Amino acid sequence: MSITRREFLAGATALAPMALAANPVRALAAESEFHFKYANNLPVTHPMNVRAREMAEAIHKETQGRVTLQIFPNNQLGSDTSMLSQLRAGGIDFFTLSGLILSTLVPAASITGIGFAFPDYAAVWKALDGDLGAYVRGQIEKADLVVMDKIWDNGFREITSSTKPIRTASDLKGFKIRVPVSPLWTSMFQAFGASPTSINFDEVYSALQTHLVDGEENPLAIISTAKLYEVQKYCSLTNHMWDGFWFLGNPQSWKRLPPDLQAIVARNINSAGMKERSDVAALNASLQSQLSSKGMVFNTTSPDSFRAQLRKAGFYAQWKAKYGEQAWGILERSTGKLA
Ligand code: X2X
Repeated sequence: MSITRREFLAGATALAPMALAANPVRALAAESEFHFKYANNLPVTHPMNVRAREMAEAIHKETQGRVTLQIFPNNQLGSDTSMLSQLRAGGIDFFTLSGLILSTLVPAASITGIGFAFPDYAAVWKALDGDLGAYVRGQIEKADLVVMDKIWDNGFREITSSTKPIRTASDLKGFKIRVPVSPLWTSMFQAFGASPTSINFDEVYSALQTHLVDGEENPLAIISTAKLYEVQKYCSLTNHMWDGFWFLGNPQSWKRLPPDLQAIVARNINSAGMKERSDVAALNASLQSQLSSKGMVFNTTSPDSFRAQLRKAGFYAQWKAKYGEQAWGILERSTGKLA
């Protein structure tokens, strides 16, 4: 079969619009005045990325195509530690990061992850949409990062293991557990008597698979979407801390946007965050049966032995001294007395 050059070119031209349609974001990005990169560490199926895709479409539409937000999920652009550096350098324009990991740059940002501080979601959102959130955002801005008003949910965290269920604090003695890269996380699991190793999320699955560590801790929505159930057997419902993602921006990128476009972008990010919160809460409440059917063995726990161990090890007193009276006072106004 032979085709002439003219036939070949005609075919290529006919195909071009289809190629564009197959990748609308890329096609539209080329025409946009403002093209931003938003990166995160979670799988595409997690509500964070589902809501982010909707949000990017809404922003593109409401700005009449002037703003494109291109999403890089699942650590495509590197680990959290690396993405935080890229955000500060301007290689990434937006990034969602746990306040606890952000504390490597903004020490006060880990205060929301103190063990057993919040009894439930109602207490979390009251604090994070209230004084405590405002305090942490103030500290983030002082470190020269832009931060959106509404923190996105990661959830209450549970401990998984390939070796044994965790029923009380004493089961954590010597337990080889992965923790995210954050002094608070390491300190908390040391206080439990465990043996924590700091590993970024992009390496967690393989660290569990190769038994570099025996366990990790994450909310059910992540255990499910990141398929950690494939390499973990037990899930102990400890709810030992709450974690959320601040939606951060590079200040130079943000300042490039005129105020009317900033308002559209911020409103859409915050409202996507509110929807993500409900999605994650619903998933965390309903995933147990699905994960059980995949072979995970669940147990419930009482917070008493864990809390007592943290107190005994001086965990609360130590972190109160680090954050200072003012910050600790704001935390305790929403949680009740901790130390
Ligand atoms: O690294 C983790 O475990 C994760 C995905 O929960 C965070 O981003 C803190």
